[in-house]
Amino acid sequence: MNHPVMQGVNVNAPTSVKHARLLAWVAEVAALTAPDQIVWCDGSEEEYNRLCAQLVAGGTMKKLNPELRPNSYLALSDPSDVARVEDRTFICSEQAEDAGPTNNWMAPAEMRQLLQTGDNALFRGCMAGRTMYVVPFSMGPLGSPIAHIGVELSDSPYVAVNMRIMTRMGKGALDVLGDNGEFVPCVHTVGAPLMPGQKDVAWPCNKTKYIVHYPETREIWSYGSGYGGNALLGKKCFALRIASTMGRDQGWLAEHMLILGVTSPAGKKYHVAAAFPSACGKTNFAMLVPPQSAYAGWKVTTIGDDIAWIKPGPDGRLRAINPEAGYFGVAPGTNHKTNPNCMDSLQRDVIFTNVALTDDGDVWWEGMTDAAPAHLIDWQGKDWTPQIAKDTGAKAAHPNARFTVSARHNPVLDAAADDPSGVVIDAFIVGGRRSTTVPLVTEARDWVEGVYMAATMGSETTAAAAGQQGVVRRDPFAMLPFMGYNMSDYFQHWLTLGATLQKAGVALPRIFCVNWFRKGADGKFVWPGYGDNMRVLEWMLGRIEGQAGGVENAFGVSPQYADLRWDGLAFTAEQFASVTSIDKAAWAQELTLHDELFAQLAHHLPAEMPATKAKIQARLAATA
Ligand code: SAT
Ligand code: MN
Repeated sequence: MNHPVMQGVNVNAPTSVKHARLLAWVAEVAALTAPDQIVWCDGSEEEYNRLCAQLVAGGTMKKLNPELRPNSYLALSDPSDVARVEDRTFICSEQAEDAGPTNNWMAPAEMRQLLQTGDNALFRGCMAGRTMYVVPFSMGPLGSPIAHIGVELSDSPYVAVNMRIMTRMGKGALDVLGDNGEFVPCVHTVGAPLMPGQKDVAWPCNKTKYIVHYPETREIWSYGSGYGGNALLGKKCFALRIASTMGRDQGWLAEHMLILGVTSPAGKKYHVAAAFPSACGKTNFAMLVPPQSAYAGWKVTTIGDDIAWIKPGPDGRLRAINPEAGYFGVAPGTNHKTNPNCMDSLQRDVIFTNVALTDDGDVWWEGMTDAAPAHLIDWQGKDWTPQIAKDTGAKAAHPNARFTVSARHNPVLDAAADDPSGVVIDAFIVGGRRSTTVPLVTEARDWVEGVYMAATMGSETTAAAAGQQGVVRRDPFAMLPFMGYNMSDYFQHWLTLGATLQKAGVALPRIFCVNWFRKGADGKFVWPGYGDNMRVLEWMLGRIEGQAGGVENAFGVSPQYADLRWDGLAFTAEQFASVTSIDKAAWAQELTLHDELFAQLAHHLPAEMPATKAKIQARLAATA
């Protein structure tokens, strides 16, 4: 039994759906996009299996060998559709200055003309020949006071199955929505309508791409890409860009942060949220295995690996949830040494995208094993051998190849990962990928200095976004590609939140800045990273307890060699010095880059930013 025709379109909704605004919106989008049919996703396993089978039949996915990788699939994208497209991502606020200088902006009316209302509007008829999936989802545990609901309309079944893994998708979300609940409307199309009789391609997409956000009306419209953050709209588009504006208006934070729990041998548990840019090891850090030699009895557990929603709880302390339900992580480089818990998570029920296929129907990517298999089908569907790689440089897996897997498969999933009230955050960590200059770890002396560290963070670009790689750019709070409003107003939001809580007598989380990526003269990473990051984490917890030593430097407090524990690791005082040293000349240069950022962000830039910089500069000048 389905609803009767609305606005000339039969939206095919289950009769249980009584939400008038939702029904009217689905009808409106269907009238615009003209799909052949509309399917409401219930989130069931049966539906998931059916859609996956359909994707296999259509050539988008290949079923992997069920003995080696049960219930798992490999999707190979169009070679042009492999990463987020930051230059095609728009924040369409009414005022340009509300999007700010770090975002692409277009007036909403102008953008709507282009996408929705104009004679040649891109969304007009864009779903012809395809099915429109109605994908209701909750970002966060169902019914959590920190969670929010979204509904994505997409003509991509690949999106529907990924959304089932990445969010609480289907009937449960509709139940929370009820007859009149708030939801963020998200419209997605691959932008490849099919003419009658036209055969579909394995990965439909369009050269023209628009990833568009209307922050005032909290809408997302995404055109032309089927990939990751461009298409799974609950993730970066909603959980960061739109949610950041909701947080600004409502007094909370939507952050590009992993959340982990760390329990000491004495049974004391802490929670840490850490901001790193895309493809800088958030998933690895969130699933860290402490080195057994030194850290028997310590345990790290995962709450989230990419995004944190953080709201003051009833007692004012900041509580965080992971709005997501799964991991969309970078495959290359992941192995049993770098991230054993992740490898264990990937044993079954996974959707891989753009990794290589082995001859026995399993997957492989660079770094998975020391030796590559003798023959593979690479991510572009071509024959690949180690010799071909040597001769041509061809990668078996795309550097931004991804896995999608449910958090339930993570052997170290935190017991509180589904807790609707979230976890109390004890510390924030911010960190970029910097070969030079930025020390291994520094603690901010206070909230303002921590906000400064986060605001001025730089990082070398990675394959997670289309464009040049390895160039240092400022990436404040690792939010540069994900900010839904003016970056300076966002700094102010952090400062105001901290000041308000402090005034109310609430203990604020400590803020630390880290850099795992400093390189030596040989061009190699000096710090071993991965599990050994536990040594840095332990120092942070020691600081929180007032037990760990540290010395003041120009821009915070850093450990000395003796302040970290070294058992089980050969890491000399000289090596430690090379990852913690503060080079005066390099910092003078670094501060000019902070100036450049502040010049760019001059409109509404909080006075605390240049004031903090002046203090750093004075301290630097005072050091020998
Ligand atoms: O945005 S994606 O989900 O494609 C991945 C990322 O950049 O973190
Ligand atoms: Mn991310």
